[in-house]
Amino acid sequence: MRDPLSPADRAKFIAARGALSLVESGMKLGLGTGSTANWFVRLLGERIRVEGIDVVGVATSSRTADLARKVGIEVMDLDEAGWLDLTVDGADEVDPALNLIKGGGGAHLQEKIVATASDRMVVITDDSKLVPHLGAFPLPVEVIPFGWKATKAIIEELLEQILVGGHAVTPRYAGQEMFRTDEGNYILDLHLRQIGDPHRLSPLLNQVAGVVENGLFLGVADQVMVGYSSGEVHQM
Ligand code: ABF
Repeated sequence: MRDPLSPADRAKFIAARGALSLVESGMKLGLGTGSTANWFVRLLGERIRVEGIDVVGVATSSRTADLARKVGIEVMDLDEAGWLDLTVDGADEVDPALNLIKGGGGAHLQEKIVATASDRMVVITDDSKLVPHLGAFPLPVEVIPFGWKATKAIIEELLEQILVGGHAVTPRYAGQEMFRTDEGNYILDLHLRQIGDPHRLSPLLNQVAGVVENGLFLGVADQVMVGYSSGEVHQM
């Protein structure tokens, strides 16, 4: 019979299924955003239904909260949950040191808060996200709407000072309108091609007035589960 999943979706499903084995009854879980994290949420819902395990989830976006409730997961606010045992989330890029770019889905602010409020953060991904150096994927930066053009100009000046040309900063749109995050903020995508020193870049970006958070997750992930369409899962 033909597999109803595309090879890419199968690989995401395999990674999500791998992370499901880390879940134990009684855990408080951070639930990521994106198509790979959605597989994890659906599989977790199924496990709750079949095995009756007792877990609560803290969602990293309104989209994930909606899906989690739909599949029968009890959803709680992070402040209500306090501290989390495990967060499982996707990524846009993963380097060999487990540093990440996230935020392609526009949810990296809540994703970072939830991941850093967890004992353990596990990334689930297909192998297309593995890169030798971060930066081919545009780096998302969440900025407040007030004065965002000035914020963008300052980021451009900063990039000019620390990078060797060839970069661009583009505001993210959803149709004709500026894309809005769950917090009502805007996203600027930084097209950098390659990030030489993410540990230097991240704090410099976050120091700019108007920047809320950038999509570099450095030293946040504890483990990466890479799914392959063949059904294999590799751990990093
Ligand atoms: C979230 O979803 C993000 O931080 C990342 O941008 C994206 C990955 O999406 P997908 O799993 O659909 O590739 O985890």
